[in-house]
Amino acid sequence: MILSKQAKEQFQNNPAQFIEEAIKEFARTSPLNRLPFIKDYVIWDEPLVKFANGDDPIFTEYKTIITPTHLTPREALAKAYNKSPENMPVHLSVVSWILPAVEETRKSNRRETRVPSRLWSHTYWYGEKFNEVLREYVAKLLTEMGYLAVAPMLQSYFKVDRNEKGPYSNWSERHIAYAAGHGTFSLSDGFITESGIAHRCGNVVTSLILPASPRAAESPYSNCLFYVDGSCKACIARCPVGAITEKGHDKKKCEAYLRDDISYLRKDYDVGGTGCGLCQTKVPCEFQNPTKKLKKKTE
Ligand code: B12
Ligand code: SF4
Ligand code: SF4
Repeated sequence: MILSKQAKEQFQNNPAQFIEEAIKEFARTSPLNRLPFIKDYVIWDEPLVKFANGDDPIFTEYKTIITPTHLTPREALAKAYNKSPENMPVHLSVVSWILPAVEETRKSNRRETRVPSRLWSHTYWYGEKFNEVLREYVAKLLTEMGYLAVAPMLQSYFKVDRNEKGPYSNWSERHIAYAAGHGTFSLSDGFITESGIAHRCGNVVTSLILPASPRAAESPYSNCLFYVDGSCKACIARCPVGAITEKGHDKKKCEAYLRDDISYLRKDYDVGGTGCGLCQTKVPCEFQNPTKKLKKKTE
């Protein structure tokens, strides 16, 4: 039991506000949102929380944009309950959050040119452990209130396959964030939100009806300066292995760098994976939507 009687009443009065506040509170107070070796070092800043309609047609479009095996929220929920998608409740929603990296972590990675900083790697490793627990917490909160709920990333059906371009999954968390109106993709492939690109994201599918957040972006790339006016390209110079060009992001090169070239760092940093994210720091989109300034100039 994680909810008191009073909390249940608050949930019933305004479920959207309750869930958003519960996620923020969890990030503020969870000991897992702290690095184990540095006293009081918070991993993620206050989360951004938005909602999508689980039957938004964009989820079916992802079967063409990403891969036919990419699950819709309806399929993801049904699979977890061993039912067919048609036997799920009429209305479904997706709760989607962004966990922005704190300034000190971003600053430490800005100083690097070849490999990720120790703080970035610890954020990658321990920060995803926090993200996993947050997914569990949100799903539990919803089931306790009597709704169906699942975090697809934590299910045994979640998988990463490969094609000629490199790895891809059957549940892309950034595409879910795009559907919920959190931001857009970019030249480097990262997802640019109002808090920038240096973040991780997560989500839960539920039968609770939540108000869908508006998708304000003009196109799937409109938060990236390069796609707005051909400028910037700062991420190209930041990548130590030339995985980013004007044609986009070479996933295979990036993956090989993370998996093989810098695997030696894992022992030194004492983590199971290091991440990299040099292309997400010391760039104009690091902690903000860089196109906001352009829009202000033309107003
Ligand atoms: C496989 C994987 C990788 C692979 C491949 C990445 C990739 N681009 O697919 C590798 C190993 C290279 C990788 C590297 C990294 N990863 Co990774 N990875 C994943 C994983 C597990 C699956 C990604 C996936 O399914 N991709 C599917 C393919 C098809 O997506 P895509 O190529 O990006 O899609 C393009 C098209 O759809 C296109 N598009 C074309 N037409 C249209 C039309 C519309 C309407 C739309 C919406 C899009 C669209 O836009 C997209 C961008 O170009 C996710 C976790 C998850 N389950 O989502 C994390 C994830 C993507 N990784 C993440 C991170 C942080 C990283 C690293 C920074 C490592 C680190 N932590 O230090 C680097 C960054 C590399 C980069 N430059 O983006 C974050 C992303 C956060 C962010 N800011 O974007 C995720 C979401 C993990 C998380 N839970 O937060 N990763
Ligand atoms: S660094 Fe510039 S070009 Fe690269 S993703 Fe960010 S805004 Fe786009
Ligand atoms: S594209 Fe990959 S290898 Fe290049 S800077 Fe970004 S995360 Fe690192």
